[in-house]
Amino acid sequence: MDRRSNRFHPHFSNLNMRFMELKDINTFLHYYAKIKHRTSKLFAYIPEDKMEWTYQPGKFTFGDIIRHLANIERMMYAENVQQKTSLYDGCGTNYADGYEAVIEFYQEQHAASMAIFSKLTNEDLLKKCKTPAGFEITIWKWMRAMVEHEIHHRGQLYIYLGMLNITTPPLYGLTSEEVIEQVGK
Ligand code: NI
Repeated sequence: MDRRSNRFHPHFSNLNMRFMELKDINTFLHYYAKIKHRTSKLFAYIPEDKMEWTYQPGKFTFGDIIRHLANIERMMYAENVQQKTSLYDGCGTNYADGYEAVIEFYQEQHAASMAIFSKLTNEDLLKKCKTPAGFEITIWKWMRAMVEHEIHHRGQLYIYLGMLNITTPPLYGLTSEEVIEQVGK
């Protein structure tokens, strides 16, 4: 292999790394709103009487996961990016109880968080904030971590639904089986 071509290898190229940078707050918020929407689309698949179901006592229920995402977004990330300390103190039914209340809570905390994020300037993204663990992190990197956190728990929702034998929607229109069927067509 030509040595210069390493520059374009996905694992070595600085160019590729820069694509993952978050430089423009409006572009990010547009993307982030879609991420949140794809999580909330799953809520409709949770049976109404299973909101506080879990696979093992002591583990997060559906409701815990949804309230956790809502509170971590608003009480931790949205506080931290304002250079304030986290106010996150849990995700119990004291925050929202009942199928509709839990879903509403997720939407309300998201709207309140977006109002805070929208006030950030592109310059703010380059400032540092402190995580609850006490580490200094650049604000845009902390916001990127917020996306990963959301997707991590969305994955859990998919598994919970699967454990209840509920057919979940494909993420982008086709199931993996349908993608395979497209080969050679
Ligand atoms: Ni979490």
